[in-house]
Amino acid sequence: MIPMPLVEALRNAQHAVIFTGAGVSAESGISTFRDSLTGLWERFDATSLATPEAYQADPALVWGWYEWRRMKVLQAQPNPAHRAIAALARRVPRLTLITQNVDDLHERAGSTEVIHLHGSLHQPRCFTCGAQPDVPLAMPDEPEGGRRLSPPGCARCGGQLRPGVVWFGESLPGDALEAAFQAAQQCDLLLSVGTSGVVYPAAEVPGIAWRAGAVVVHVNPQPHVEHPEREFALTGAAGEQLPRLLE
Ligand code: BV8
Ligand code: ZN
Repeated sequence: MIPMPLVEALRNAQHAVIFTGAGVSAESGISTFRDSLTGLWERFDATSLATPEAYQADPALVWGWYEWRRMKVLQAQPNPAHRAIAALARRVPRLTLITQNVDDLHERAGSTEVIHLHGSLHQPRCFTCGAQPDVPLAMPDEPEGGRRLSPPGCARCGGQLRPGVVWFGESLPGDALEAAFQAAQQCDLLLSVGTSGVVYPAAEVPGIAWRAGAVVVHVNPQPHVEHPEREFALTGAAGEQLPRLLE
């Protein structure tokens, strides 16, 4: 049963924020960040691979991991959670979608103006000069992943391409973070979907909304609710819970 205050909040919402993490893509078969190291990658630790140091130490290892992840995303489809979020945007006067994910499944489900706090797998750029390749990268030729792949060269300066994601120790895109914090400050309802809330400063977003007086809802099989009021949990998988909000 959806808690009545949540039904009310959804019905009356003037500005809703949806804040998503890896859990929203889990039912598309994209493993969450914490367990993204399946198969040949499981001997590595994601937080140690997702760093500029790891890339500089072994560009082919890090590029191979991201190409494997990009290939998994290209093979995946948006799931009912992505589609419900795109549908919710047509139900409330204003909806801001903020994601920590680097896949494009929200866009492929029909969401527009997605704020990507941590960049995208689909926008590689030159590690040296920042130039983006003028042709999209082909599907990686390694279906199994786990193989080291030398990063392609930069057409402009001869440097090497890097994934267009924000690594640990790197700053988030200032405009994206500013837009996310502002939306959290202004909204009257925030749905936090499929995130463990451990990575900062992105993890500040739900707290900013709650302190500004919004109703906050965590959609997660293992929700983490901090406050006794104005904060709820929809316990379960996003692909099951979010479509219920549209009923
Ligand atoms: C920075 C892109 C400094 C790459 C990622 C305080 C302030 C500032 C920084 C820090 C700070 N404290 C610590 C730091 C450093 C660090 C940090 O936060 N470390 C953590 C580990 C403690 N932060 C940074 O380094 C950030 N940079 O602040 O720079 C700086 C400052 C000034 C000047 C220069 C530099 C950059 C962080 C960005 C890192 N990049 N991703 C890539 O993808 O490879 S982070 C990555 O992990 C994700 O993007 C995501 O944000 C994060 C957490 O992942 P989640 O999405 O939450 O996924 P997770 O697997 O953890 O959880 C899945 C959840 O889904 C679970 O709760 C599960 O229960 C649930 N679930 C599962 N199935 C389902 C489901 N839910 C619903 N339905 C289901 N079916
Ligand atoms: Zn270059």
